[in-house]
Amino acid sequence: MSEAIKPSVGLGVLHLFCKPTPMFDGEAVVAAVRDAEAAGTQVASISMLGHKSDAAFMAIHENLVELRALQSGLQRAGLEVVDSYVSLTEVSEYATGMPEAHIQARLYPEIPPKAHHMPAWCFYPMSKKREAHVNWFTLPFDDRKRLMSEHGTSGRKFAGRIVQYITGSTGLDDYEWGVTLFAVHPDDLKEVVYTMRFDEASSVYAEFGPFYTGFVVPVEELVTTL
Ligand code: 76R
Repeated sequence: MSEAIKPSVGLGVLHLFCKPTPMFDGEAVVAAVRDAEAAGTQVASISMLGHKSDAAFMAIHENLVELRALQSGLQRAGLEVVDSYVSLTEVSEYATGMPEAHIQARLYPEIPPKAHHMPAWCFYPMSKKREAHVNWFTLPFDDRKRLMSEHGTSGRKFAGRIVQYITGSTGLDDYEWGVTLFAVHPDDLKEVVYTMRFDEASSVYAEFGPFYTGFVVPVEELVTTL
Protein backbone atom coordinates (compact mmCIF):
# COMPACT_ATOMS: atom_id res chain seq x y z
CA MET A 1 0.00 0.00 0.00
CA SER A 2 1.16 3.56 -0.75
CA GLU A 3 2.49 6.04 1.80
CA ALA A 4 0.05 6.87 4.63
CA ILE A 5 -1.79 10.22 4.37
CA LYS A 6 -2.82 11.20 7.88
CA PRO A 7 -4.12 14.36 9.54
CA SER A 8 -1.77 15.71 12.22
CA VAL A 9 -4.66 15.35 14.68
CA GLY A 10 -7.90 13.40 14.42
CA LEU A 11 -9.19 10.98 11.79
CA GLY A 12 -10.42 10.96 8.21
CA VAL A 13 -14.14 10.40 7.63
CA LEU A 14 -15.67 9.17 4.37
CA HIS A 15 -19.40 8.95 3.68
CA LEU A 16 -20.25 6.94 0.55
CA PHE A 17 -23.79 6.84 -0.85
CA CYS A 18 -24.19 3.94 -3.26
CA LYS A 19 -26.52 2.18 -5.66
CA PRO A 20 -26.13 -1.35 -7.02
CA THR A 21 -25.14 -1.81 -10.69
CA PRO A 22 -25.71 -5.01 -12.74
CA MET A 23 -22.20 -6.06 -11.53
CA PHE A 24 -23.38 -6.00 -7.88
CA ASP A 25 -21.95 -8.86 -5.80
CA GLY A 26 -23.20 -8.92 -2.21
CA GLU A 27 -20.51 -11.27 -0.93
CA ALA A 28 -17.83 -9.01 -2.40
CA VAL A 29 -19.40 -6.01 -0.64
CA VAL A 30 -19.27 -7.87 2.69
CA ALA A 31 -15.65 -8.84 1.96
CA ALA A 32 -14.72 -5.21 1.16
CA VAL A 33 -16.13 -4.09 4.51
CA ARG A 34 -14.43 -6.95 6.41
CA ASP A 35 -11.09 -6.17 4.72
CA ALA A 36 -11.43 -2.52 5.72
CA GLU A 37 -12.23 -3.47 9.30
CA ALA A 38 -9.23 -5.78 9.38
CA ALA A 39 -7.13 -2.76 8.36
CA GLY A 40 -8.52 -0.80 11.32
CA THR A 41 -11.29 1.13 9.53
CA GLN A 42 -14.51 1.64 11.46
CA VAL A 43 -17.44 1.12 9.10
CA ALA A 44 -21.12 1.78 9.73
CA SER A 45 -23.39 0.24 7.07
CA ILE A 46 -26.70 1.97 6.47
CA SER A 47 -29.77 0.85 4.60
CA MET A 48 -31.07 3.97 2.90
CA LEU A 49 -34.59 5.21 2.19
CA GLY A 50 -35.62 7.05 -0.97
CA HIS A 51 -34.24 7.62 -4.43
CA LYS A 52 -30.94 9.30 -3.50
CA SER A 53 -29.15 6.08 -2.62
CA ASP A 54 -29.75 2.49 -1.49
CA ALA A 55 -26.76 1.87 0.75
CA ALA A 56 -24.45 4.19 2.67
CA PHE A 57 -21.13 3.51 4.36
CA MET A 58 -19.67 5.84 6.94
CA ALA A 59 -16.00 4.98 7.40
CA ILE A 60 -13.37 6.38 9.76
CA HIS A 61 -9.62 5.81 9.63
CA GLU A 62 -6.58 7.94 10.39
CA ASN A 63 -5.06 7.03 7.02
CA LEU A 64 -6.95 8.38 4.02
CA VAL A 65 -5.36 5.65 1.86
CA GLU A 66 -7.37 3.06 3.84
CA LEU A 67 -10.60 5.00 3.20
CA ARG A 68 -9.77 5.01 -0.51
CA ALA A 69 -9.19 1.23 -0.35
CA LEU A 70 -12.70 0.72 1.04
CA GLN A 71 -14.14 2.91 -1.73
CA SER A 72 -12.30 0.85 -4.37
CA GLY A 73 -13.43 -2.43 -2.78
CA LEU A 74 -17.09 -1.37 -2.83
CA GLN A 75 -16.82 -0.16 -6.44
CA ARG A 76 -15.20 -3.45 -7.51
CA ALA A 77 -18.12 -5.23 -5.80
CA GLY A 78 -20.50 -3.49 -8.21
CA LEU A 79 -21.67 -0.54 -6.14
CA GLU A 80 -21.79 2.84 -7.83
CA VAL A 81 -20.96 5.79 -5.59
CA VAL A 82 -23.75 8.28 -6.40
CA ASP A 83 -22.80 10.84 -3.73
CA SER A 84 -20.16 11.18 -1.06
CA TYR A 85 -18.70 13.42 1.61
CA VAL A 86 -15.12 13.83 2.81
CA SER A 87 -14.29 15.33 6.22
CA LEU A 88 -12.02 15.09 9.24
CA THR A 89 -12.87 14.75 12.92
CA GLU A 90 -12.16 17.94 14.84
CA VAL A 91 -12.65 19.71 18.13
CA SER A 92 -14.66 22.87 17.60
CA GLU A 93 -12.81 26.06 18.51
CA TYR A 94 -15.71 26.73 20.91
CA ALA A 95 -15.20 23.42 22.73
CA THR A 96 -11.73 24.18 24.08
CA GLY A 97 -11.77 23.91 27.85
CA MET A 98 -14.13 20.93 27.68
CA PRO A 99 -13.07 17.88 29.73
CA GLU A 100 -10.27 15.87 28.06
CA ALA A 101 -12.51 12.79 27.68
CA HIS A 102 -15.02 14.89 25.73
CA ILE A 103 -12.30 16.25 23.42
CA GLN A 104 -10.91 12.76 22.80
CA ALA A 105 -14.41 11.49 21.97
CA ARG A 106 -14.74 14.23 19.34
CA LEU A 107 -11.35 13.47 17.76
CA TYR A 108 -11.44 9.68 18.04
CA PRO A 109 -15.12 8.72 17.86
CA GLU A 110 -16.59 5.24 17.79
CA ILE A 111 -19.23 4.39 15.18
CA PRO A 112 -21.92 3.24 15.56
CA PRO A 113 -22.16 4.78 19.09
CA LYS A 114 -21.84 2.08 21.76
CA ALA A 115 -23.72 3.64 24.67
CA HIS A 116 -27.26 3.17 23.32
CA HIS A 117 -28.90 1.23 20.52
CA MET A 118 -29.29 3.97 17.91
CA PRO A 119 -30.34 2.50 14.56
CA ALA A 120 -31.96 5.61 13.08
CA TRP A 121 -29.46 7.57 11.00
CA CYS A 122 -29.20 10.74 8.97
CA PHE A 123 -26.49 12.80 7.31
CA TYR A 124 -26.38 16.30 5.86
CA PRO A 125 -23.67 18.82 5.13
CA MET A 126 -23.89 22.39 6.38
CA SER A 127 -22.09 25.72 6.30
CA LYS A 128 -22.34 28.99 8.15
CA LYS A 129 -23.48 31.96 6.04
CA ARG A 130 -21.11 34.52 4.57
CA GLU A 131 -23.50 37.14 3.20
CA ALA A 132 -23.29 40.94 3.32
CA HIS A 133 -25.58 41.33 6.34
CA VAL A 134 -25.37 37.84 7.78
CA ASN A 135 -21.78 36.72 8.04
CA TRP A 136 -20.73 34.23 10.73
CA PHE A 137 -17.08 34.76 9.90
CA THR A 138 -17.14 38.51 10.60
CA LEU A 139 -18.79 38.06 14.04
CA PRO A 140 -16.42 38.61 16.97
CA PHE A 141 -15.26 35.36 18.61
CA ASP A 142 -17.16 36.07 21.85
CA ASP A 143 -20.46 36.37 19.96
CA ARG A 144 -19.84 33.11 18.11
CA LYS A 145 -18.90 31.42 21.36
CA ARG A 146 -22.11 32.63 23.04
CA LEU A 147 -24.22 31.37 20.10
CA MET A 148 -22.49 27.99 20.08
CA SER A 149 -22.96 27.68 23.82
CA GLU A 150 -26.71 28.30 23.35
CA HIS A 151 -26.58 25.62 20.62
CA GLY A 152 -24.81 23.16 22.96
CA THR A 153 -27.41 23.78 25.70
CA SER A 154 -30.31 22.96 23.40
CA GLY A 155 -28.41 19.92 22.05
CA ARG A 156 -27.77 18.44 25.49
CA LYS A 157 -31.54 18.03 26.00
CA PHE A 158 -31.24 15.15 23.51
CA ALA A 159 -28.71 13.20 25.57
CA GLY A 160 -29.44 9.47 25.30
CA ARG A 161 -31.62 9.94 22.18
CA ILE A 162 -29.08 11.44 19.76
CA VAL A 163 -25.36 11.09 19.18
CA GLN A 164 -23.98 13.68 16.75
CA TYR A 165 -20.71 13.60 14.83
CA ILE A 166 -19.78 17.05 13.51
CA THR A 167 -16.83 16.58 11.17
CA GLY A 168 -14.99 19.43 9.49
CA SER A 169 -14.75 19.75 5.72
CA THR A 170 -13.74 23.37 5.04
CA GLY A 171 -11.39 23.18 2.05
CA LEU A 172 -12.12 19.46 1.61
CA ASP A 173 -15.68 19.23 0.36
CA ASP A 174 -18.55 21.49 -0.74
CA TYR A 175 -19.78 22.52 2.73
CA GLU A 176 -17.95 23.37 5.95
CA TRP A 177 -19.15 20.44 8.11
CA GLY A 178 -20.73 17.05 7.75
CA VAL A 179 -23.46 16.38 10.31
CA THR A 180 -24.04 12.69 11.06
CA LEU A 181 -26.76 11.84 13.56
CA PHE A 182 -27.49 8.44 15.12
CA ALA A 183 -30.78 8.24 17.04
CA VAL A 184 -32.95 5.81 18.95
CA HIS A 185 -36.07 6.66 16.89
CA PRO A 186 -36.43 8.34 13.47
CA ASP A 187 -38.54 11.12 15.02
CA ASP A 188 -35.63 11.97 17.36
CA LEU A 189 -33.74 13.01 14.21
CA LYS A 190 -36.58 15.26 13.13
CA GLU A 191 -37.02 16.74 16.60
CA VAL A 192 -33.35 17.57 17.20
CA VAL A 193 -32.95 19.24 13.83
CA TYR A 194 -36.24 21.13 14.24
CA THR A 195 -35.32 22.26 17.76
CA MET A 196 -31.89 23.46 16.69
CA ARG A 197 -33.39 25.53 13.86
CA PHE A 198 -34.51 27.95 16.59
CA ASP A 199 -30.96 28.43 17.93
CA GLU A 200 -29.62 31.67 16.50
CA ALA A 201 -26.52 29.78 15.29
CA SER A 202 -28.84 27.85 12.94
CA SER A 203 -31.88 30.12 12.44
CA VAL A 204 -29.76 33.04 11.23
CA TYR A 205 -26.40 31.60 10.21
CA ALA A 206 -26.77 28.02 8.98
CA GLU A 207 -27.31 26.72 5.46
CA PHE A 208 -27.83 23.09 4.65
CA GLY A 209 -27.14 20.69 1.81
CA PRO A 210 -29.13 17.57 0.93
CA PHE A 211 -30.41 15.30 3.70
CA TYR A 212 -29.93 11.52 3.65
CA THR A 213 -31.88 9.10 5.89
CA GLY A 214 -31.68 5.42 6.65
CA PHE A 215 -31.04 2.90 9.40
CA VAL A 216 -27.92 1.11 10.59
CA VAL A 217 -27.80 -2.61 9.75
CA PRO A 218 -25.10 -5.29 9.64
CA VAL A 219 -23.56 -5.31 6.16
CA GLU A 220 -24.63 -8.96 5.58
CA GLU A 221 -28.24 -7.85 6.03
CA LEU A 222 -27.77 -4.70 3.94
CA VAL A 223 -26.64 -6.64 0.86
CA THR A 224 -29.74 -8.85 0.92
CA THR A 225 -31.90 -5.73 0.32
CA LEU A 226 -30.00 -4.57 -2.78
O1 76R B 1 -18.56 19.46 21.49
C1 76R B 1 -19.54 19.67 22.21
O2 76R B 1 -20.43 18.84 22.46
C2 76R B 1 -19.64 21.03 22.85
C3 76R B 1 -20.90 21.75 22.49
C4 76R B 1 -21.10 21.75 20.98
C5 76R B 1 -20.32 22.35 19.98
C6 76R B 1 -19.04 23.15 20.13
C7 76R B 1 -22.20 21.09 20.32
C8 76R B 1 -23.18 20.36 20.95
N1 76R B 1 -22.11 21.32 18.95
C9 76R B 1 -20.97 22.07 18.72
C10 76R B 1 -20.47 22.50 17.49
MN1 76R B 1 -23.47 20.80 17.53
N2 76R B 1 -24.79 20.19 16.13
C11 76R B 1 -24.85 20.69 14.85
C12 76R B 1 -26.06 20.20 14.24
O3 76R B 1 -29.14 21.13 12.14
C13 76R B 1 -28.54 22.08 12.68
O4 76R B 1 -29.12 23.15 13.01
C14 76R B 1 -27.06 21.97 12.92
C15 76R B 1 -26.52 20.56 12.86
C16 76R B 1 -26.70 19.39 15.16
C17 76R B 1 -28.00 18.64 14.99
C18 76R B 1 -25.89 19.40 16.36
C19 76R B 1 -26.20 18.71 17.52
N3 76R B 1 -22.39 21.80 16.11
C20 76R B 1 -21.16 22.36 16.30
C21 76R B 1 -20.68 22.85 15.02
C22 76R B 1 -19.30 23.45 14.76
C23 76R B 1 -19.33 24.95 14.86
C24 76R B 1 -17.93 25.51 14.71
O5 76R B 1 -16.94 24.88 15.09
O6 76R B 1 -17.87 26.65 14.17
C25 76R B 1 -21.67 22.60 14.10
C26 76R B 1 -21.66 22.90 12.62
C27 76R B 1 -22.74 21.94 14.79
C28 76R B 1 -23.92 21.52 14.22
N4 76R B 1 -24.50 19.75 18.99
C29 76R B 1 -24.21 19.67 20.33
C30 76R B 1 -25.57 18.90 18.74
C31 76R B 1 -25.96 18.27 19.97
C32 76R B 1 -27.11 17.24 20.08
C33 76R B 1 -25.12 18.75 20.95
C34 76R B 1 -25.11 18.40 22.45
C35 76R B 1 -24.62 16.99 22.67
C36 76R B 1 -23.39 16.87 23.53
O7 76R B 1 -23.03 17.81 24.27
O8 76R B 1 -22.75 15.80 23.45
